[in-house]
Amino acid sequence: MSTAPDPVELYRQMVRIREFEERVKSSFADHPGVIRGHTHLADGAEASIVGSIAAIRPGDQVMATYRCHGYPIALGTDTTAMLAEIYGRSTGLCGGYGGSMHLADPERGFLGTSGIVGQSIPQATGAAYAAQVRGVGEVVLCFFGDGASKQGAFHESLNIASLWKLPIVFVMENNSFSGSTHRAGGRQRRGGGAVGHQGEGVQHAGRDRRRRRPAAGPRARRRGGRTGPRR
Ligand SMILES: Cc1ncc(C[n+]2csc(CCOP(=O)(O)OP(=O)(O)O)c2C)c(N)n1
Ligand SMILES: [Mg+2]
Repeated sequence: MSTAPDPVELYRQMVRIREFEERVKSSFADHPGVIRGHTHLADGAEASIVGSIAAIRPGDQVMATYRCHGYPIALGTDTTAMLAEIYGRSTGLCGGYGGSMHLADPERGFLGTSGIVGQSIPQATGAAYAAQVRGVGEVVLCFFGDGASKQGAFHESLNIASLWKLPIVFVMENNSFSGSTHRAGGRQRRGGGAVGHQGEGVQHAGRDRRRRRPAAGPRARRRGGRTGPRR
């Protein structure tokens, strides 16, 4: 999370995420019934995850979706504790209560995830409000899917983030699918709808971490904790 991250290290993180998820996939397949719950993988989103998180600073916070293994790995969470969590062990990251879709590591700024589509959006907006009240310049990075952006909570959150100039960056990971439905609401508008709320929307090729990074960091300007969209 330095200002000029080593591209080799970023690539290493991407490979680490993919290898961890391959292991998760084989664990679910090899031990049916042993692991409770379900899992969602994020193949192809590694550059988006690593490139975006490379732009934040220690103290910043991240909320994400149920495709949630990559974010804590990029933040430095112990992968042994993550795997123990997926197996429901008491030594797991969340004491074995959460499983694959409910990871959290607040010490590293990873506030949590859930299986509820779009959950990250209003919760991250609340975290950004808390960051603004603290006033020490923290920024919240909020990941969500293109399907989640069709929910009312998305527009409510962007509206309040814009009105209150909250220190938050919304990162839509657009894989063109909402469940099994291709482009559920038609093509995404450029900027994912941010422009309609007086926000600044930028669009990047999500598989290229060099293009992801500029999208996240400088956009959330830190002026005494009051940032907000560029007018
Ligand atoms: C509130 C809610 N509604 C519906 C579902 C069922 N559901 C699970 S995944 C999914 C599609 C989500 O699409 P998107 O936000 O684009 O995320 P992706 O899976 O493509 O990463 C839906 C509708 C859910 N989990 N939560
Ligand atoms: Mg999607």
